[in-house]
Amino acid sequence: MDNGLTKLLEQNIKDQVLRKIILKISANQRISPDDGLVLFESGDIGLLACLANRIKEKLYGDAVFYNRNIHIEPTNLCVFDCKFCSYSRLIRQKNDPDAWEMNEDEIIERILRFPAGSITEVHIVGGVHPKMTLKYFASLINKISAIRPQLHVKAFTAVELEYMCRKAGVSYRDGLKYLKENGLESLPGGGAEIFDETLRREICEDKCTSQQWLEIHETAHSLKIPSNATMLYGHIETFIHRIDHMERLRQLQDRTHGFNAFIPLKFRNRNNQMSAIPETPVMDDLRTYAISRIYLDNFSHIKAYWPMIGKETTRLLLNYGVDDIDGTIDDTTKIYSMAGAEEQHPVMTSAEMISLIRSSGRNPVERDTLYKPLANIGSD
Ligand code: V47
Ligand code: SF4
Repeated sequence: MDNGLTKLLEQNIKDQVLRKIILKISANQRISPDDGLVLFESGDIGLLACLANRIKEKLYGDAVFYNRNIHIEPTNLCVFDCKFCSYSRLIRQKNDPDAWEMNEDEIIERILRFPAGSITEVHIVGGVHPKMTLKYFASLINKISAIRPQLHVKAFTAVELEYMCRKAGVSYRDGLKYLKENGLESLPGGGAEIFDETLRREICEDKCTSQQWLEIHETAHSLKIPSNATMLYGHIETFIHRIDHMERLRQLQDRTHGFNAFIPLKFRNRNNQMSAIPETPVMDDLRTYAISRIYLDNFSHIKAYWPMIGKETTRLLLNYGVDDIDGTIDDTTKIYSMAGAEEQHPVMTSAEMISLIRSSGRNPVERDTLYKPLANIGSD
């Protein structure tokens, strides 16, 4: 154990249960769900930072990853009605001034605005529109891959995939295989929300179940399609539900090793059916990210998605186990700005990302989607 940790233990940790957990973490042993709960309930924030940082630094030293990507949200019309969602509109509201539908030409035009090589990833997610079918999306990503062969296509949450496959009458395996053949390279982590079935019924009862979400990711991994995982926190869930969520992911990751990053997503309360719930304090963000780093010992990366959590909290999180801040978004996502996130027009150039990472004493490393460091590390 390093000296800092030994000192901390000697000075502060009189509680024998907590002491045992810290010794486990220091010995690189896996902690149990009960241990995770103790950390949420009584882990001192300085101690959590120290433990999470130690894990992060053992993996990557001072490096913090970022990438150059854009988001495409083809539509915000959605057949589902999640209570926390601020950006979608029901299909019957398609004339609402805030509703949009992009056609294929508009999507391609948006990609062509970015010269080849200026971005490395396109992230495509949106509302679940009945007209945007498996075939439609296969054709779209096929065209994207043809015009920009070097661009990594990360697309479709398990929620969109469940709907597309169901409508097309194909298994998840066949649907994913077909998308892969047409250019799909990885899946984003959205739609996981919170896996506890009772809470899920309360906040998003009509979309894919937790079991379906996990099955789709497991199938993707078996087809060598890597993915991410998210957790929506800071609403009606308790610490027990957060640990249960992470435990289900940890178990799946033990079987497949197909997840790249875990992304805790803080619930933002503007303009949605859950607006009466106050947003959780920053201290809870720090605690949640640090415990994620400690608990998910088989996940390589913990990502702070800055357009959602804000630049200032992102900077703080770089000392709470986070090793990745995602991409230069170029104002292409509306999910969080419509939900009241600080970043109303989320744009950061590479130079700004580099400077944000440097300002917290870390070393910026540009990566591709699969975390391969790129040659122009730290350049503009
Ligand atoms: O699944 C919706 C969340 C997710 C709100 O994989 C909200 O690299 C907070 O998953 N407050 C979609 N969150 C975004 C997503 C994502 C983002 C960035 C990177 C990656 C990745 C994935 O946004 C949804 C939902 O959990 N969300 N509304 C809200 N009011
Ligand atoms: Fe639709 Fe996704 Fe919004 Fe739910 S979170 S209403 S599935 S866009």
